Amino acid sequence: MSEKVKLTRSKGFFDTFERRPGPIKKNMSYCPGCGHGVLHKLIAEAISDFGIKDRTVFISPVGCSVFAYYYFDCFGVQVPHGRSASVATGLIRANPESIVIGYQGDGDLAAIGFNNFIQAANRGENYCVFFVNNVIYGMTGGQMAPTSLIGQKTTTSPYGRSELNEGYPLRVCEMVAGLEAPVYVERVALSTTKNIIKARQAVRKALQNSIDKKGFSLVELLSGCPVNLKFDAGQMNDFIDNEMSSYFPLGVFKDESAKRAPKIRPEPIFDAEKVREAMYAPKIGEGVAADYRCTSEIFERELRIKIAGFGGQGVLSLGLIIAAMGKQRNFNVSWLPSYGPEMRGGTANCALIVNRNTIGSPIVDSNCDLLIILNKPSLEKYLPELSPNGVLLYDSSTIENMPKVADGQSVFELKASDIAEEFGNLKCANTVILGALTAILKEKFLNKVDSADIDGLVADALTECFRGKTKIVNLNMETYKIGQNQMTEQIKADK
Ligand SMILES: Cc1ncc(C[n+]2csc(CCOP(=O)(O)OP(=O)(O)O)c2C)c(N)n1
Ligand code: SF4
Ligand SMILES: [Mg+2]
Repeated sequence: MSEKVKLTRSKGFFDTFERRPGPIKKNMSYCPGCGHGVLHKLIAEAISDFGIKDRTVFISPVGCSVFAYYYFDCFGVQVPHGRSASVATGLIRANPESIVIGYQGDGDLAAIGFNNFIQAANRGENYCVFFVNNVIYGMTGGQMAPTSLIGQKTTTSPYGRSELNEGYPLRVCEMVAGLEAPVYVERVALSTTKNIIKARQAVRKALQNSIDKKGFSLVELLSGCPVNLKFDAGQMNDFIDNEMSSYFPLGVFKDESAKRAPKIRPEPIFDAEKVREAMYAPKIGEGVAADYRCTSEIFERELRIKIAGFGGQGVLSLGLIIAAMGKQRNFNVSWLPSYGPEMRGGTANCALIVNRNTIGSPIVDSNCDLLIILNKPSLEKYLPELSPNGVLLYDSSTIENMPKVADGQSVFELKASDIAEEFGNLKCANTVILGALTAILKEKFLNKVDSADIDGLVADALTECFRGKTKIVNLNMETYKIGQNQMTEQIKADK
């Protein structure tokens, strides 16, 4: 069958490029001899011939083709550098009937966006990618790309790319063809007419796969950037057909289009009940009625809590237990953890808000009502955040000297780590502190009804947080009780 490249403007383009600012509305912005213009034409022609204009979304990248949405008469999204594959995934998952086109340069796809791209390929997302490999960063003036050839001089490899310094050029098609999910992977060239006709077929095949929902297709197009590679038209084609094609061989690397069944993903269903079931522990006991309200005065307003210490001290889980307590008594709660890259040994803190009304922001960085501190560096860092009437509770096993606080603020301390160690499990220091906290609440802040409720509430919260693991719940209940008793004695002795 003979193929012809049409010489007229394709109907896949707008008649005039009204989105393009300035007086030029008929021409594209590409340099003469640039591969982008040729490929645009092949894609536009296919979109028009397949009659898919009204359901095609063209994703413009960052690179010389950033303004592709000026030209294509279909839907368009311009994405941040390298993020094409994530946006394509969102688009196609949200609307599986759409035809999504990812269009990416070698910098966009093989450098900044490579992880996004390869993960989408590996998931077999139902869209096609046209990868313009011109072995250079065209838009920014000719820096080395991951595909730049060995010996190639660029503005960032002025002595020529060396495999010892910069490694070998990435062969993207070969990598993608090694994955299970992609259905079709081919490399073509935008050089001679013969090659462009082959490229045209590849573009159509990839789009047909998208129409048939066959999964992920990749067409890599060796392309010219005569401006940055400093070639005239003839030299550019020679370079593509000889230098580029010998490192990046043309051909089909994978084609399972004929044998693949359409890839239909189940529709995403959001069922709040099912999510709750999967994410949260089963409800403990009967709980309280939906209109139950704790009646102590402190609950009249928002309570802002911060817990801080080293990673591994149970800082975050103590926060979760307190959050679970709030949840079980019909408060709105937020729990915002923050920790260093290494969980164990690094610093960790969490901000908690307990509020009967809507929580505006989960951040606690000032006016903290309750500060629970488990190590010295955290004390120095967070004490300034305590509100004028705030309560500080700290682990005096790790902090030797009683910190100075302002009039109106109160301080409580307990050797929580020593108590937990003596008990035989240092990990329980956080529930010793929880016991101390409930003692302070009972003695200083809660009315009789809320006080009487608290031990049962802690048991329920522990059961929720430890997913009903009875042994761990019981162990923590024991240390909780020890902490509570010791703090109650201390408070009574101070009276
Ligand atoms: C986050 C971010 N980093 C860097 C840039 C600068 N930048 C713009 S285009 C580009 C490279 C484009 O090269 P390529 O993807 O090969 O496209 P070409 O212009 O060659 O078609 C870079 C690094 C940017 N715009 N955004
Ligand atoms: S700089 Fe290169 S890639 Fe960019 S438009 Fe010009 S020829 Fe094309
Ligand atoms: Mg490029």
